Amino acid sequence: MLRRRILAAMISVLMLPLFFGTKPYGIVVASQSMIRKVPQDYLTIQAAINAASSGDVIQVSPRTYPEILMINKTVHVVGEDRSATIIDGEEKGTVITITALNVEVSGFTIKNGRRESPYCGILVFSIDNVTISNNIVTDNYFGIDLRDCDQSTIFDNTIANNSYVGISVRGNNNIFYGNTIANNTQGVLVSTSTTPNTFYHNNFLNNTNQALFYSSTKWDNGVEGNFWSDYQGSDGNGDGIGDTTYPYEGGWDKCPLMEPWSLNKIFPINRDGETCYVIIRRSCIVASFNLNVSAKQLSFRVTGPSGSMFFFNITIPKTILNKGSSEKWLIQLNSTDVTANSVVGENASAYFIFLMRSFSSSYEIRIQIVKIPIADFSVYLIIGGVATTVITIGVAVVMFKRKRKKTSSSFTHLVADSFAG
Ligand SMILES: [Ca+2]
Repeated sequence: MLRRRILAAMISVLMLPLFFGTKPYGIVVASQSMIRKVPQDYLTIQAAINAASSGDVIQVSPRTYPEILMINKTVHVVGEDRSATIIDGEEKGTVITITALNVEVSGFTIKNGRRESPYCGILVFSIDNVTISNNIVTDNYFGIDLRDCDQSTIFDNTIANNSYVGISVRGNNNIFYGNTIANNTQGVLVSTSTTPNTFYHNNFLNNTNQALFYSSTKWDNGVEGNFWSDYQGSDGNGDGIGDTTYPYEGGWDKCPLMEPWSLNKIFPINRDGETCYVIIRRSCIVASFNLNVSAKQLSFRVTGPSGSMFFFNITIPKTILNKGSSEKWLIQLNSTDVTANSVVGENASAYFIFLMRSFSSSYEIRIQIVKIPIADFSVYLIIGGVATTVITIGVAVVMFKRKRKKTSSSFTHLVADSFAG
């Protein structure tokens, strides 16, 4: 038991920064790689790329950079704050062109490419294994264009207000997830591919045409599809997945999401006139959230592809649920007690509960605060009682010995004095 607790504590120490932190886009730098800072070391991002060796990280501080970038070597180009680290193409051409393997671009606003074909916010040209994440790509003609590009990963970007296409794809086996594709004329355009490209957990919001594809395309990860702002379906069983396909019966997205996807799912709770928030950081669909304050329990459903790993990390304010000294957590997954497999932490204002599991089906998660059973509690009382008795006897013995020493010492003085007298 003690061993398990120590293990849980160690896991929690290791996991907390990973899952409670707010910086999911950490870059692992090989020991021989250099970090080149813009504008501290180089005035422009392109100057840093020109000076870089393969594997280097170009770290860019927030400000607006009026640049047209050519990334022709394997580098990680990372902006510190995607809203404030802006690459402005000033309508002179394609803002970022990538022509090297394994390039990563993340953390920027990329805007104002030239507003005509074939210019783009980001063009990946005839190269594979590129990663584009956590950017805002806006006010271009094409937002992101993968042109003859395979096996690349495009995630957590916002691609909005591009005058023609949000995401254009010509290539195979690329994966798109967690992106918000909004207010473009054409949300997604897939032209040719021999192996399907995959889209899931994306939000398609108010594009004039949401998606158009001329070759086989996967619109889910097996269980979870995408959120479409014009989806009309309902969710009878409360698993967060619509009961009918999008955009019509027999349509392409077989598992459309009922709510927009985001990594953090936030549930506002009214408590005595004040709003507090239960936040669930998750890797899968969370639906049917239910809170019962008087019963000290909350529950929700998680859904994901069979065999895949999922995690959730829930933050519960103590103003909503508060655990007393004679109470404990009970965490259940489809009625199976998984408390010992969970990591529970707390600070002054909230509890944090983390669980990672493999999916075999849709699960109901139930988190409760329950009384420690009398049997367990009486053991604590007995142990507590024995400990108190031992301490009391110990203190009494020490006091008795001291008193005896003092008395004997006084007697010695008395005898000595009488002899002296
Ligand atoms: Ca459903």
